[in-house]
Amino acid sequence: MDIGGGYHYFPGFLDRDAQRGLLALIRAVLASAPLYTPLMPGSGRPMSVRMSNCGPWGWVTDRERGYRYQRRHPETGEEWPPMPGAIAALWAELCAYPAMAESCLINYYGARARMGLHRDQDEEDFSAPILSISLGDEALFRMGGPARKDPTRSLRLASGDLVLMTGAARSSYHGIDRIVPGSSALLEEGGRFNLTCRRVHGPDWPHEVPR
Ligand code: MD3
Ligand code: FE
Repeated sequence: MDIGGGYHYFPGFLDRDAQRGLLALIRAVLASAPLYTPLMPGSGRPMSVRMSNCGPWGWVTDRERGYRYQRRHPETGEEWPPMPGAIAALWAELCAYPAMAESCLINYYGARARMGLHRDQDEEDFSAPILSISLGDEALFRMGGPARKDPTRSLRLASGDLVLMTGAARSSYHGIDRIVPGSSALLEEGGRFNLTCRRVHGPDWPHEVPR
């Protein structure tokens, strides 16, 4: 459903079985690429959200080198695990884009975690959409426009909801005000996973033949 500004909302797109299936795939990814605590550039302040990635490129941040995509986990030094086929299939189904997602950022929110209003600007290609998949506790998602002063709307994202950002929304301010602890029983430990599938480079990457 088109909700304006380039945001497309698919409430309840994943049924309970599909959510459980994706969760099992994410747990398997995290067994080899554990969640780590990202640090803000400059201040070195820890973010409240813990992160990992799958797919060839992963988004990371630390005090010294700041926001970037890289091929390896910052703590284990290993390449990121492959993107599970079920996630790649959602990208192919929903994103009208002629190349596969290169990165799936895994965000984990505990009861008190939040994400301030920001734009995602570390990718080369802004013509590609971003696909967000929510699993676990509900979250209050704040959606703005391309300028920080633009008015914002709030959307309550539940487990199994998908949001697709295209056009203006791709460059828009957004954040997570808070989660709603105890609102889902999907995660035994509570909290919320959000998966965001991204294109990092233009549609012609990789330039080499994949191994
Ligand atoms: C709009 N994640 O990882 S998902 C992020 O729920 C991020 O964890 C939030 O913002 C979360 O960067 C929101 C929805 C989302 C993701 C990326 C976007 C919305 C976006 C990029 C551009 C515009
Ligand atoms: Fe973001």
